[in-house]
Amino acid sequence: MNRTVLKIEGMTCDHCVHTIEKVLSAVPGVEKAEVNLKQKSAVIISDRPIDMSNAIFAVEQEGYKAIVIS
Ligand code: 9UX
Repeated sequence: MNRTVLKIEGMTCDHCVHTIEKVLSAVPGVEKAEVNLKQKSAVIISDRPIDMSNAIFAVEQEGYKAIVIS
């Protein structure tokens, strides 16, 4: 199992959280995406390595910023 943590900038509400979880879940290979508003984080679970540029692009298209933390 692969676990990647992103820092997300720009979220202000639970609807933002839901939007980002939805678009991250749609990235090829992603099993699960858990977004935390207070921590400004997204944890991506996958069973194979993911091209994180796809994940970052998906988040940016919704108007937020994403940086890979680990
Ligand atoms: Mo509503 Mo969260 O416009 O940014 S989705 S506050």
